[in-house]
Amino acid sequence: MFRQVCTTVAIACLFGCGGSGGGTGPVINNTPPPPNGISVENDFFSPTTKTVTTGTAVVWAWNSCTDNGGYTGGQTCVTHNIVFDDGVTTSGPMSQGTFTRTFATAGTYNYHCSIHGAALMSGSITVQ
Ligand SMILES: [Cu+2]
Repeated sequence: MFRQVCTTVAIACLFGCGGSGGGTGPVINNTPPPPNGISVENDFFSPTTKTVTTGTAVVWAWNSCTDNGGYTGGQTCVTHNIVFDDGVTTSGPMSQGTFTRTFATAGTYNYHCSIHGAALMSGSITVQ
């Protein structure tokens, strides 16, 4: 039983505990997105579509940490990434914090989380 708990926690940490899990109580390190931002949730982007003007810096903020039910007094932060179809940039795997991309050219920029797949986690930015 105890061994099972340890294994579960170890696996969860592999996907990004961020060094703040554990301890005496839940520590939820979520980052609220700015007004012009996008929230990275489990497992979707909110909102999924956004229209901005050229030159806008769009901020994705990770909100993927959840209390693990007090089971071990900690939290679980799920790792997601942002991969653009145009291949220009990627956030890399992250479980907390923010990622910013500035769009200098008009167009439609589709992106997805390659960890969970485009069918589950995808979005697009329309720049005009
Ligand atoms: Cu994901």
